[in-house]
Amino acid sequence: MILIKAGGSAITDKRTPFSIKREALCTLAEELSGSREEVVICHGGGSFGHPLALKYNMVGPIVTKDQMLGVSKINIAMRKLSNIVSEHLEREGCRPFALQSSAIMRADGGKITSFDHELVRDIARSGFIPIVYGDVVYDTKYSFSIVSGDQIMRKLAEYYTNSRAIFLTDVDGLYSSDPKKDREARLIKEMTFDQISSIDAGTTGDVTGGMKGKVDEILQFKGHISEIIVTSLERKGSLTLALKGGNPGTRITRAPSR
Ligand code: ATP
Ligand code: IP8
Repeated sequence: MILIKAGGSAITDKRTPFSIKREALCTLAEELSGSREEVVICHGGGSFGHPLALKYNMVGPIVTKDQMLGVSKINIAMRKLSNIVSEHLEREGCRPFALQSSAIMRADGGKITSFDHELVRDIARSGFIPIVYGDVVYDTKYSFSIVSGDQIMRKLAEYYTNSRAIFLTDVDGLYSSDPKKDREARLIKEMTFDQISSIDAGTTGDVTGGMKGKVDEILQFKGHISEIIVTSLERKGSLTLALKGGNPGTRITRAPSR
């Protein structure tokens, strides 16, 4: 199984609420349609989820009427984005089957406690591409909380231990620091899970922690998965190469590659 995170920065323009990157979505669909691999897609919130999560202060317990309004708005917005992703895939003959994350998982204090991962796996085995996404989910402690696509990816990696993971984003891979802010930032082609905490990862202000949140989740993939690729969806052919086992960006492994 190959687990693919279609990052919110890859498929949407985070600077403008509710905007998508149509070309990147077409690339995702085209390159997936050319592969025979069993895959699961997990997409992020991007310009649909994050501006609302910030506006309605989706952090900690959900107690105010305003926060409750935000829960419903995010629930609607994320279903819309998921439909857009599905429609692009369907047009290329990919057989997407979207699952509303909040209908198949629960959380406690922002951490996933139950997840119908068997349903996801069965759908993948039936010749479809299951699509899940970062979402607002029912939370035993907080009433509702935002669960990131990166946390969902980590849970999937725990359940499907022989899988590989590909993180698609809007930069070429993991850099020594944020390449959009630091002109000296260096692309790291190969690294181990143990080296990942040395990266200077920015938070971007998202409630799920931006690249810092992603790096923290990826750290916990160690022991569950042997390889992660981080690459750009904007560079055509990168996903195809990653699906075939190549490294179009950053490769994270357990031991240094020779
Ligand atoms: P979403 O959380 O909406 O799904 P995403 O998964 O695509 O989005 P982001 O949280 O937007 O990921 O993180 C990607 C951004 O992280 C890049 O646009 C980049 O500018 C920034 N970034 C910060 N530090 C680094 C770093 N060390 N290496 C690479 N990118 C970094
Ligand atoms: O974009 C968060 O998931 P992420 C989803 O993977 C929402 O961090 C609803 C903001």
